[in-house]
Amino acid sequence: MSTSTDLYPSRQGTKWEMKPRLDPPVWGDPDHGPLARERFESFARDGYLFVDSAVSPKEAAALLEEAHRLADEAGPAREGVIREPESQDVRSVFRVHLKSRLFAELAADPRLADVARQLLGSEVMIHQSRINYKPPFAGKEFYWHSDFETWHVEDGMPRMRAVSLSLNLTESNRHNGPLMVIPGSHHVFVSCVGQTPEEHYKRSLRRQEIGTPDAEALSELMAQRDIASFEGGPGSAVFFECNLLHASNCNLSATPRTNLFLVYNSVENELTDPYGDQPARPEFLAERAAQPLGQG
Ligand code: 6CS
Ligand code: FE
Repeated sequence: MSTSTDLYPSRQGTKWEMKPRLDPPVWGDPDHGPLARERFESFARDGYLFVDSAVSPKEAAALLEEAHRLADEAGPAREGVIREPESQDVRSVFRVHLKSRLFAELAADPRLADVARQLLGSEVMIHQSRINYKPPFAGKEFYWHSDFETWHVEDGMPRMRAVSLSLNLTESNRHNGPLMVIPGSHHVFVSCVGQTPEEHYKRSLRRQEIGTPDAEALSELMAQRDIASFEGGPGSAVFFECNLLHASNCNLSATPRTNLFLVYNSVENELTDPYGDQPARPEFLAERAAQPLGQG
């Protein structure tokens, strides 16, 4: 267990709690970086930013092809390949920025990394990367959660100083299980009830049940702000704060909803031992020797 002070205890009590976050929602300079002040401030307020065209549709098509190649790859590359809960379809492939040059270059691309640098106010490193394939019919939901809650309890991320990028490689629309968020929910930390089981990730990556907020807490937050969901073509993207509550439905359409998920963490927010009582998860989920991107 981590020996540093636990600013965000979770999975310890018998009742959920909602407390104000202790870290600022943004750490950088609104007037220094690719985001205009207004966009920077809207991220601070709402916890997310939608980007119409983070990469071109042509680039997204090449990335999608690479994503398929990674799902089919054999051998050691199979580490970090997760199946759907009710079928053998590939649900996620982790560590794509270390398995593929194309994804490595994309993660370091200033169009993306400079936004993360501005929001986090420091140099950045990749904490986690994955493709979520969400295949037609078999692609199941991701229940409501804060990524930070898991990364804090299970991986030892000390502070809320990370930002995720969800980049659409296919179209994302109302029928195929687009990303949904509760705007502004990153301002509070909702502690969860329930003990972390051994090797929890083997289950949670297929269907998460522990480390999810109580329905009462969700209802309270949803009474304050309507859910926002994001539809966009290949190449569109959402940056969202590591503590923003988010989810997505299953895919009941006939085509996949595939996206790339990249987590930028501040180099000043290095992982410690987990704050929960289980051993640290494998590194394909939480990089412990990540290099600052600028020096890659
Ligand atoms: O485990 C993780 O790191 C991520 N995956 C899931 C299903 N929940 C928490 C976090 O987003
Ligand atoms: Fe998540």
